[in-house]
Amino acid sequence: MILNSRLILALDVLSRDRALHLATALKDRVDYVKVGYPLILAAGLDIVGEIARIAPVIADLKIADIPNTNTLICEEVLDSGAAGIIAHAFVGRDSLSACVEAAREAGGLVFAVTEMSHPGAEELMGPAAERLARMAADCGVDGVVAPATRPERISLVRSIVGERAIISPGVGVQGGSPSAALKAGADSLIVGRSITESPNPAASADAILREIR
Ligand code: NUP
Repeated sequence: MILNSRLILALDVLSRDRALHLATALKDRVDYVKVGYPLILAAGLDIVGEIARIAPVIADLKIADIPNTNTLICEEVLDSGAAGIIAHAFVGRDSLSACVEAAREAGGLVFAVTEMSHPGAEELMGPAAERLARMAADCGVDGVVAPATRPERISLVRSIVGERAIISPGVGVQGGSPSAALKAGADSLIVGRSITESPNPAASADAILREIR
């Protein structure tokens, strides 16, 4: 995994042109560009390959299906040029292992979601997060997604996943602080709207980078 700037751009915009413009403007400031359903549904799967020619892409499809379907989804998006994928851990060991196998075949990275950053995640995911993190580590994922909105949960996940990467969304608009998340043990921050909706995205990214350093 690339850990230079420790910043991952969440590119949740709906226009291909805007996406390519932002990726080009910010590519030297971020390690990866994360694309998910909003952009892929709006612009088509080809956007993954187009952005991958600018910066490495993590496809945030939060893959959560039976093993065979997970394999097909992973193969499709990794073939399109993604360097990494995000999958849900809660679906179970067999489903997550299918993602890990598909990623290994393609030379890509897999990150498993253990607990999400929004308030509703405390209801069902929070109580299961430790077990999910343990299972994800057993499955051989490259990293996990843990919430910057709850730094104490990042520390807990760190104690379970050891050296595996922790990537953390929830900074800025969702209320999380970059420095608190990193201090708690996150390796990289995933940041979207604080940068993409800023009147000056590069300056906003630079402000976060200063806090990271
Ligand atoms: O738990 C998660 N929380 C979260 O916000 C897991 C995620 N993958 N995300 C994603 O991170 C979310 O879908 C969005 O793409 C990004 C955060 O964006 P923002 O709140 O910084 O705009």
